[in-house]
Amino acid sequence: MRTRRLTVAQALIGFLKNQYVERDGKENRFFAGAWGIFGHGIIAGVGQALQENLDFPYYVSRNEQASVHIATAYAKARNRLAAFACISSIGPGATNMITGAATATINRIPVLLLPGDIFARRNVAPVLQQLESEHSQDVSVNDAFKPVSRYWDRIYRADQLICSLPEAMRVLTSPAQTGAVTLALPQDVQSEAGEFPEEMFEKRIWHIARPQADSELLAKAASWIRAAQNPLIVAGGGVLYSGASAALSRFAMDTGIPVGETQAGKSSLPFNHPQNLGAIGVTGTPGANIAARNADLVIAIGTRLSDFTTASKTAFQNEKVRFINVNVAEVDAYKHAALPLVADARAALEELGCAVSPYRVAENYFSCIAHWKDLWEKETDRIFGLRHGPPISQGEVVGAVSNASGPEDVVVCAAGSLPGDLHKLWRARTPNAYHLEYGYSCMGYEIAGGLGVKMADPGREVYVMVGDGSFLLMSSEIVTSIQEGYKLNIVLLDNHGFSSIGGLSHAIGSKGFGTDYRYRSGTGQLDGKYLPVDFVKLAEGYGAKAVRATTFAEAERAIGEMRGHDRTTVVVIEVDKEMRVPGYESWWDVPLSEVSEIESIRQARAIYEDAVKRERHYELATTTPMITT
Ligand SMILES: Cc1ncc(C[n+]2csc(CCOP(=O)(O)OP(=O)(O)O)c2C)c(N)n1
Ligand SMILES: [Mg+2]
Repeated sequence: MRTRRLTVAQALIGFLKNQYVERDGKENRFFAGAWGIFGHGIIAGVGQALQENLDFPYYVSRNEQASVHIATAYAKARNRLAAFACISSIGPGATNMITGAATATINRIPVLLLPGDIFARRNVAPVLQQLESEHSQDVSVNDAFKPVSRYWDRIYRADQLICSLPEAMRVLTSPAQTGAVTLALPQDVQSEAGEFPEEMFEKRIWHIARPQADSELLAKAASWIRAAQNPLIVAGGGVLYSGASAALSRFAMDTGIPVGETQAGKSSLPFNHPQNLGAIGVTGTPGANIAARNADLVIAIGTRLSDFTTASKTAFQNEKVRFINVNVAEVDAYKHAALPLVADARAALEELGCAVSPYRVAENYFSCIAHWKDLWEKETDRIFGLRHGPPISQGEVVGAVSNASGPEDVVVCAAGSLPGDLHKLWRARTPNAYHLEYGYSCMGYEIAGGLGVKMADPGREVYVMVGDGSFLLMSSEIVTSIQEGYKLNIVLLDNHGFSSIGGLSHAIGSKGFGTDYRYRSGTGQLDGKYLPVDFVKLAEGYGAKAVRATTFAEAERAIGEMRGHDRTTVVVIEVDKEMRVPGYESWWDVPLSEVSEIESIRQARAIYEDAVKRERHYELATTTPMITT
């Protein structure tokens, strides 16, 4: 056997740079490089290996959490066909990646995490940043990655890599299994040399399969569709990852079945597609939510059916509703006692299309869809055209950005009140033009994520929409965007705190307690004047171009000019926190105090107790036995 004498770290990078994926005959290198911040636990091992492998680019971020968000956004924008590795030192550098790991895993997005770890050889323990235990020497902070990783291993010996790396690749490239993969790398082991077989460094291509549904279940699904009066499709992120937009469009056009899009699934169809009712669920449009309420058949494609999509299991109220779930992941396919089509979205849609032809929904249902769409466009125009304030409304800013953006441009967001507004209002015209991280809704993803999206396709303008809260939590990747020359258009909506959680606080009767950015006043509470945070100066301090806009006309002009700038630009707009985009025909379960001394909370609880009665147990399947017609 021909071998190469390399350190563990050198062998690792040598392997990673030769991994490729292929789907539909198209092939590309899987890893675009590594993100990270060096420390003593990584620099002499993996750091040195990266220095020897300059064809595996190394990028420095400002925060390890951000590294993982950048990597996640990149992989999501590449429909999971490419990814980054993220490295860190031991200790805090590693644990900073845990939030990123959870974000990736919850969203089913591949990232490879390579945290440094404590010495395998033990003799110098406790080392700087080591978590000691009196029960075991085989424990470190990296064990905390286990619940947020789809695959986890710790490399104690050089030859372990030969077995661990293919497992890591299997999981990363599996549409059903993918998420964060963690290989913890003890600091001493990284630098140890071993004899590695030459084959480890040969080009290896991982085929991304398009599994087809079981033929019996597919025939059964077709019969359910043909029998349906008011069917509805719920399009999730899996539609985009599978590249199934055209197949979904054709299926919806041919059958007339309307489509509601989840946060991850939005932009599966263009907003003006005749069957696209837009956002569904808690942050949905009235049309999609009324269609959901009445649907006798829900065809859920590539969605996890989270509470935001199911309106905490209140969305589907037809007594006879049953579900067909198309998903590569078995766990999702079986939710709601559905008829499970464990399959690739595109493959299943193509097969289903043939199997149901010439089924079409009835004319009156078809005309309802057109009517709902028409009403929604008018409502969107109303919100875009409010001309409130100043401070102006957030909906107007969404309108200004949506109108200024081109069909291929991408909007990026993650947490706060913006995701709901964007889900409802943004007019997506091409697949992946809408990039929301709403599985973990992780404040701090926005700017880092924007950078990942921009790197995935530098030809697309990226508009990051971010609240002041998220910006203050993590804005430092602006520096990285300038370092790498990837321009971001950042629109910062300043409402002096948490509009989203503040609104929720009022809804639960807590009157906004603890949700504003205010001075502590003489009352001892945070109810003084607003804190004077100068976001323009902050952005300029990072090296970005920054503009403040107060009136709608100023905002529109500043947003319109962003795309002409050659470096990251931040437009700071004060918005009226109380001028919210309303909710439509939906509900979200946030349990309220059963007992309280505050009257407003007791009142809110009474409303809650009524609403919660609408929650249903779809999994009981009393009306939807899996294999009966
Ligand atoms: C890391 C993290 N911490 C806390 C939360 C809970 N949370 C959701 S939205 C939000 C407020 C966000 O504030 P901002 O970015 O200003 O947006 P706004 O609500 O004002 O629109 C908070 C605290 C979260 N989603 N992520
Ligand atoms: Mg805010």
